[in-house]
Amino acid sequence: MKKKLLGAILSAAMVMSLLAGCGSTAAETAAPAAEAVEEAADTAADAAADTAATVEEAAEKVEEAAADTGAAAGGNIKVGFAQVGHESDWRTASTKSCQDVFSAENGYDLSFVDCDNDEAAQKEAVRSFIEQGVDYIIIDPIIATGWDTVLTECEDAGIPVIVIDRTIDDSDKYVSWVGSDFLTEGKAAGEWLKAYAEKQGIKEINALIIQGTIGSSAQIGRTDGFNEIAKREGWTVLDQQTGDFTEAGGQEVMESFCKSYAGKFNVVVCENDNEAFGAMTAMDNAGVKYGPGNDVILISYDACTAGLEDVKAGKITADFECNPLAAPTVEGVIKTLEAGKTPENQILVPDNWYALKDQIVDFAVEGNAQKMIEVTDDVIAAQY
Ligand code: GYE
Repeated sequence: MKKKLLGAILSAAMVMSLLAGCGSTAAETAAPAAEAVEEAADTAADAAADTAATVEEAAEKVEEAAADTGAAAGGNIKVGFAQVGHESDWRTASTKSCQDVFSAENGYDLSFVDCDNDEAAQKEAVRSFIEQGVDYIIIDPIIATGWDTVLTECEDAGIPVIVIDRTIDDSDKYVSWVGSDFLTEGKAAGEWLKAYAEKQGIKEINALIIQGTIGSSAQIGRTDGFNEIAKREGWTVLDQQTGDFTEAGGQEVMESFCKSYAGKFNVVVCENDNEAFGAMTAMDNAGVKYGPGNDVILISYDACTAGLEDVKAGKITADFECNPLAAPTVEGVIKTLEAGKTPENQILVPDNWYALKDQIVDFAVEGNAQKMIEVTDDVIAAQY
């Protein structure tokens, strides 16, 4: 009995001394938190005078109070993440990366919301984070516009917003954006195609584009980048339609393309790997041959493991990476803010371009020479 009472008082004392060691944000919440612990410790002492059972209860109360105060005092940083959805392999890798980084072990309480590609649900998720009083809000915006109102609400609540992956193009009320340069990805695909077609002696390009979610910055950048080169080179873009970044969407669009443009196209650009998987099924069913050495050049973006496996198998001709592992960089932004410093407003995650040896050609984007990586089993094994 004595031991338990001592334990209760000790844990109260430990929590109070921990609280004393916390930074400035903690100091604001530490006083009421410490009071709660003190009260609980008093209860424990009072209870000790009664029976062994009540001492145990009181000790539990002390522990509960300690747990509550730990979070309130900044022991754990509360982060809300409004994720796009679960539409692709890329997204799965991004979600896993965030959950790994913002884990309880690493000192975070993560509220994760899969918004299932629903713009209204994503705004609601952000508002629920404001209500919860999280310390930071991370948003991967499904589409690039319509953000100013809800970001103003975050600002009014004093909660810093960090944008990950896709950009917000109509508001600057966020601290940092961490992601890839989608326009460069699109231009790289176009410049690679120009160099590769030259090497192969292909004179005419008739392309079909399966776009990502319309209005997302990933779609806008990739479509605009590729089309810029197409226009400059005088290529024909026969059609472009959205497959919503999904395998089912890619298959559906390609099925209709195969009917409408049978025998007329020699390039298919899929704005992510999952759309390419669907497009391949549709082309298989329509008897269209694609990949190196075949009628149709198949270009994809993301370069996730399964995409690179299809490059290795001679199905996807070239794959332009978009790195989904931005969460460690976002954590860096949070640490910078916690230290009272100002993080950079834009942080680029670097990407690589992949093909098999014979499809690797020299090309430049905006005058900058690009390097391509040859896909081997080791490269695939190291990919996410
Ligand atoms: O390319 C696609 C995903 O926003 C860059 O979204 C991301 C894109 C990625 O669904 O696979």
